[in-house]
Amino acid sequence: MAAPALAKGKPAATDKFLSEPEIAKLKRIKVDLVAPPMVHKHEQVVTGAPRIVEFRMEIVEKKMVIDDKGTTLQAMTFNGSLPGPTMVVNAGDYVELTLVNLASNAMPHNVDFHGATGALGGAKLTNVNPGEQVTLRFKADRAGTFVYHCAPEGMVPWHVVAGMSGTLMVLPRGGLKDPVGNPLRYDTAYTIGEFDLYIPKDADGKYKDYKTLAESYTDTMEVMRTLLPSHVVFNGKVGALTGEGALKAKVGETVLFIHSQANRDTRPHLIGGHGDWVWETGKFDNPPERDLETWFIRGGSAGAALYTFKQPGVYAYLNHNLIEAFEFGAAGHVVVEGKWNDDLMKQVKAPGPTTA
Ligand SMILES: [Cu+2]
Repeated sequence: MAAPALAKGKPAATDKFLSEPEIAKLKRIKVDLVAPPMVHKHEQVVTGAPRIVEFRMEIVEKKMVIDDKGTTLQAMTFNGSLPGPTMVVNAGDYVELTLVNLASNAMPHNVDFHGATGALGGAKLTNVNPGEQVTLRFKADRAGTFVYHCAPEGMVPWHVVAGMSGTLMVLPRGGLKDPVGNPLRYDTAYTIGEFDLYIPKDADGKYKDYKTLAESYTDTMEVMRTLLPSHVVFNGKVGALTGEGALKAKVGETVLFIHSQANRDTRPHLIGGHGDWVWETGKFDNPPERDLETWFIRGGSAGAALYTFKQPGVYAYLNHNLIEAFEFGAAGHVVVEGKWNDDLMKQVKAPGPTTA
C-alpha cells in the first residue's frame, strides 16, 4: 500500500482536545537537556497515550568569544549555549517547560515555540524578569523540527541574533517514514544552530568589545540594519564543530542532521556526501526528498536531513554560499571511520607530471 502513514489530509491539530482532569492523568517524564551538538536520549517510536515531558532551561547572558581572533559577542543564551539545547518529544505529547531567568541577568526574556499554538508561541505567557521563572505547557500536535526563540516585545531581533534560539523536534509517534511509508531510523542525531552575528567595529575597523550587554545594544542594532553579518557561525563560534568539536560517525551509521536558523536563510551541504532523505522545511508528515546535494533552511525554521555514511574520511558540513562558509565561519567537520569503498570512488592514477 502506498503512503499509509503520510499525508492523510487531516492536520494533526484537529485531534481531540483533552480536559484538564484528563491531562492530569497523563504520565509525566522529566528530561535532562544536553549541550549541542548532542541531542538528549529519546525514543524514535512510541506507543500508548501521550505523555507530559518536563524540561527546564536557564537563560544565561554572557560574553562569548566567537572567533580565533578573540572577537567577543555579548550573548544571550538558553542554557549557556548557541544554539539552546534541542528538546525531543513525540507528536501528541505535551511539552512542559520551566524557563528560569537567572538573577544575575540584566534583561527580561521569554520563549516563542514555533511548534506551539497560541499566545505568540507562548511568548506572551512566559515573560520573565531576572530572578523569575515561569512554566508553560503546550501540546506538540504537529510533527517536525521547529525553531524556538526569545521574543521580548520591542527587542525581538536583538535577542535572537544574540543567540536565543534552538530546536524542538516532535517525532511522529510511529517514527520517521520515507514517501511510501517505509520506516527511516537514525543511529545518532546532531543539532546544528547557525547564527548570523552583527559585531560592531570601531573607527579603526576593529571589532568592539563591550563591558555589558546593554552597552552593545545601540551599535549592534546599527550593524543589524545593514543586513550584513560580520560572522556566520555554527554553534556559537567559528570552528566550533572542527578539531576537538568535530562531529563523529562510522561507515554504515545513519546520522540525523538537525539544522536551525532563526533569522536568516541558509543552504546546508555535506561535502562528499548527500542528504539521503531531507525534510528541508522540517515537517515530518510531508514526504522527504531524496539524494539532495544542497538543501535550504528558511530563516525562521529548522530542517532535518538523514545520511548513511558510505566512505571514511573528514567531511565538511557547511552553508554552501562558500563565502559565508569559509570567510564568515559557517562550516563544520564530520570525522568518519571505516573502510574505503573503491567501487564508489577510486583514484585511478595519482597526480603526476603531464604526459603526451
Ligand atoms: Cu531574550
